[in-house]
Formats: sequence, structure tokens, C-alpha cells
Amino acid sequence: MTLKKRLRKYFIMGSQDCGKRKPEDILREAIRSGITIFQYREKGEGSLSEKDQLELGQRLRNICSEHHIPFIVNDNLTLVKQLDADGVHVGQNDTPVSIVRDMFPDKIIGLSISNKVELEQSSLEHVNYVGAGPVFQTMTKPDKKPVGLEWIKTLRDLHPKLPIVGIGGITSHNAGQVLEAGADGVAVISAIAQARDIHSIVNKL
Ligand code: TZP
Ligand code: MG
Repeated sequence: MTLKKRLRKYFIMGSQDCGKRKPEDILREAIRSGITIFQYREKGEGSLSEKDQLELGQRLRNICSEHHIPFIVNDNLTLVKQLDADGVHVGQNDTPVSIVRDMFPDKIIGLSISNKVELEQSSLEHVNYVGAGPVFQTMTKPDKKPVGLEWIKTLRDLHPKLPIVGIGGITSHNAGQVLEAGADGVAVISAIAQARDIHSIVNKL
């Protein structure tokens, strides 16, 4: 499968996103329901200690391997190595992608880009896909101003072939607009992690 296709339903989750449910159970159900790629993002309030992160990461990594779902790790390059992840996603304030590429010549590298200034500062030659957002207002990153569908359209116009995934405030109701604006896929946390009926939501995405 091409990476563009792999990005179509991109589920992101850490223990802090799961409420009372077990992350393993949510991931299994999301995979059964049709997600195409997964990112382990242990971050912010309620996230696990280093040791517990490694243990949960190993369990989630194994679930993805069993089902041939690419396993991406957010930010943490040590964890990428320890879990032998398929890829890593970094933001503008994380390790520069040129260094990440030197460390991991064959892994998938994703980079968040939210505006033209960030785009100009980014070495796209080291990147396999770009995360664009937050598209809509979201409680998962409340302090970051939404960039709207306009940013997806702009990025698509400037880079017709670049694999792009929209992120931030995406639900089963607005996912279609994100794809129409030019994204190859939608990345979601709360829409799946907090869904009452994961199967129905993943289907609608
Ligand atoms: N990056 C930009 S928005 C966001 C991240 C990690 C949070 C997305 O979470 P949700 O719950 O799908 O809005
Ligand atoms: Mg980051």
C-alpha cells in the first residue's frame, strides 16, 4: 500500500486519551474497525512514566505488528529505537528532521507543519508525510489556534504530490471536508479514543 493510502485513517493515542478504558482494547477495536496506521503519543497531563511508557508501548507495538498496521512513535527517539517502530512523528520544536533521517534512514518520518513560515523552515526532503493542523478547534490541543481547511488547500496547491494528513478537531462529521480540501487522510485522537461506538466512528471517517 502507498503511504498516501496508509494515511487515510490515522489513529493517535496515549494512555492519557483513554479515560477508564484500556489502551490495548481501544487499539484492538480501532484496528478491527479499519484504521490504517497508528501513532503512540504519550504526552501531557496523566501520561505515563518512562518505564510504564515502554511497557505499554511494547504491548501496543505488538498489537500493530500482529495486524500489519504501521506503528509510529511521537517525538521520543529513544522509544522509536526500543520499540523498533515503523516511523516517528516530530513537531517543529522537536529534533530536526535532518537528524532524525540520519538516525533512521528507512523509517517513516512525519512532520507537523501549521503555516507558511514553518513550511519554509522545513526540510521536506527528509520527510515522508506532513501533519497539517489543528484544522479545527480541539480540546486535545486547546491552546493552538485552528488553521482551518484553508491551510490544507494551500499546502496541497504548493505540494501536489506530498502525502498530507489533516489533524485537530476532526470528527466523522467534518472528515469529508478535510479530504476534499486535499488531505490524503485524517488523523484523530478523541473522535476514536472517546467514542462510545468505535466501529461506527471509524467507518464514518
Ligand atoms: N496536533 C495538532 S491538533 C492535535 C495534535 C496532536 C490534537 C488532535 O486531537 P483531536 O482529539 O483529534 O482533536
Ligand atoms: Mg512534538
